[in-house]
Amino acid sequence: MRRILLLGGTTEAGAMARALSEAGTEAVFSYAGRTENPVPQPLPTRIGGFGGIEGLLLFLRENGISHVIDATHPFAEGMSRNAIAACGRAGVALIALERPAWTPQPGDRWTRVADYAAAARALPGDGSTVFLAIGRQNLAPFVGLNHRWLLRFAEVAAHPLRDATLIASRGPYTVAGDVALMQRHAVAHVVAKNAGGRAAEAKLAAARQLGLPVVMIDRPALPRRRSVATVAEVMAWLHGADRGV
Ligand code: 3Y8
Ligand code: NAP
Repeated sequence: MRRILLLGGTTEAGAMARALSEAGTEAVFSYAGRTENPVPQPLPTRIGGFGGIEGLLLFLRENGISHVIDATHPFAEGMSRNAIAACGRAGVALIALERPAWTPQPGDRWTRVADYAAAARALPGDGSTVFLAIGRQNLAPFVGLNHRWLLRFAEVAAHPLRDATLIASRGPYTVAGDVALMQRHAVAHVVAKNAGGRAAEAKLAAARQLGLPVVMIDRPALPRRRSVATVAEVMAWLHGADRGV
C-alpha cells in the first residue's frame, strides 16, 4: 500500500500534488510554514518543520509513509539533506523532483558565484541599485555595502538592509513585469539564486533584454539521491516501485 509524503514549496510540487490527487494516490503535502497563507494544495496538507532528522523519521514511521517525493526548492538544502538521511534509516523510497539549473543564454552577462558571501563580494559598491531577488533569509552578507536595494519577498517582512525598496509578490513573474520593475528602479545589477524552473526566470530574460549583469548563485551541493525533472517520471517511478523493480 503506497502512502506518499510530498515535500513541497515550489511550482513543480503543486503540479506533482495535482497528479497524485487525480490518480487517487494516498498522499500528504508538506509546507515548512515560511509564508502566512501558502497556495492551497489538492492534497491533505501539513505545515511546519518535522523536528530535524529524528522528527522526520518519527513522522515516516507513525504515518506508514512508503515513498517520499522531495519537490522542495534547490536551495532548501536542510530539508533535502534530512530527507536523504531519514529515508535511508527508515528504508523508505526517496525521489527528488528537481528542475534543471538555468544556463546562460547568448547575450547574458552572468558572474557565477558559489554562495551569498561571494555574491556580495562580486558587487561593485558604487552606489548603484541592485535587484536582490533572493528572498529575505540570506541578506546578512549585503548589509553595509554601498548600494541601493530593490528587494522582492513572497510576503512583506522585516529585513536588515537600509536604503531598500521592498516588493511583496509570490510569482510567477513575467518578463514585461520584470523589465518595467527594473527600469522603474534604475536597476544596474541583478543577484539571483539558480532556482531553475519557469516561474522565476523572467528576471533573467529581463536582465538580458536590458543588458544588465547578473550575479548567479550556484545551488548548494547535495549528497547523491535519485532525481528526475518531470512529474511523469515520478509517476512512472511510483508505478514501477509497486512492481518492486
Ligand atoms: C513557503 C509557498 C507556487 C510556488 C511558487 C518556484 C516559484 C515563486 C521562485 C524572485 C525569486 C525566492 C522565494 C521564490 C520562488 C516560486 C514558488 C518560488 C523566489 C513560495 C511559498 C513558500 C516560499 C518560501 C520562500 C522563501 C524565499 C523563496 C521568495 C507559498 C511562494 C526568493 C527564492 O522566510 C521566508 O520568507 C522564506 C521565503 C524561502 C527565499 C528566502 O530565503 O526568502 N521562497 N515561496 C514554502 C513553505 O513554507 O514550505 O507561499 O505559496 C513558493 C515559491 N517560491 O505554487 O506558485 O517554483 O520556485 N520564492 C529564490 O528562488 O531565490 C523569488 O523574486 O525572482
Ligand atoms: P531549508 O533551509 O532547507 O530547511 C530548514 C528547515 O525547514 C528544515 O530542516 C525543516 O525543518 C523545515 N522545512 C523545509 N522545507 C519543509 C517542508 N517542505 N515541509 C516541512 N518542513 C520543511 O528550507 P528553506 O530553504 O527555508 O525552504 C523552506 C520551504 O520554502 C521549502 O518548502 C522550500 O521548497 C520552499 N522554498 C524555498 C526557497 C529557497 O530559496 N530556499 C525558494 C522557494 C520555495 P525541521 O528540521 O524541523 O524538519
